Amino acid sequence: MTKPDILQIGPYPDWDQHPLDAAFTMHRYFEASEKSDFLAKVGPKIRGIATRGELGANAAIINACPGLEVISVYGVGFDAVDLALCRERGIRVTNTPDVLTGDVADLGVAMMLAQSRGMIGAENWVRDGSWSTKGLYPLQRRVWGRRAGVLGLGRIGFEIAKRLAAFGMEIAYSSTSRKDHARDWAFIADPVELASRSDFLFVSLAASAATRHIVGKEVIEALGPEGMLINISRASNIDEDALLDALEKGRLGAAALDVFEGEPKLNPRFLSLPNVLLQPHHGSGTIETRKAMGQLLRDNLSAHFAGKPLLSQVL
Ligand code: 8YV
Repeated sequence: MTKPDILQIGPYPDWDQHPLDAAFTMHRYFEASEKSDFLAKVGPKIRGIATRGELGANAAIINACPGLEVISVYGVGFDAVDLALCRERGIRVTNTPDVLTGDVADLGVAMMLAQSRGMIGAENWVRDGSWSTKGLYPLQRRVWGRRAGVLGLGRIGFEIAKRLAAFGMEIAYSSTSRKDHARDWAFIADPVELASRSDFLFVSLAASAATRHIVGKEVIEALGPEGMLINISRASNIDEDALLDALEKGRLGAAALDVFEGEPKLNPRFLSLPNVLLQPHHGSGTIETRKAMGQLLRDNLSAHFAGKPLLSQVL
């Protein structure tokens, strides 16, 4: 039997690449120096796309593949896939939810702790000898018992809130609706109001055109000079210029960010700010979770080509 031709948008670890190469004929888009020539050449035989959350598949790529049947995303976020075009063309889309939830929540909470307790600066204080030359490390801010807001109480937001509850924090959330499984936490529909009653505001919304810049100047200023913004979702949920302005002028206390507009390149203004913790989009980046994501990515492709039900279908 001939193996289905799959367009691979970005690299995967070897433990995923080997089984992908065994089951499918993989065409590595990311290795092509002339992307449009490559698409023109392989596009007509492509039946599936394997991509990653942040890379997705845009209209140019999808349109170059007239026989495309399925797009399998390695990641829970599918905002970078042109869903409207997929819907129009009857192309199926899958993602990798659930398997990464705990790790993304862990990183979000770790970022809050690291930033609030100044752990990166404290590490440098030890390494550069400041501890012995300058003495005690400057005092930082407490985490436990303070007020947390979770913007987007989906799977990841819920796991973040559960972890924060163990720190004795006062928890409120904003979501499309009040959640029955979150009765211990206050439901605040308006993100500005949520921010105004939070010391730490977590952004855990699935990104879409509707959530673009949901965290704008008003939300950021409501969080205020003592507040911290933590983003483990997508950069597009935050107005980055408004965020940078507020951080530079002290209208927002601090931020801890795992995602950036134009990543992996980021706005150089971030690099000179002392009040931000910068992470390289690795919320799901543990060996255990990435192995589970790779398995699910492959299982969805295999199920599609075997005519079986998809395991985690978006469209
Ligand atoms: C990335 C993600 O897919 O789950 C998502 O939506 O953005 C991530 O898990 C991951 O960085 C692999 O590229």
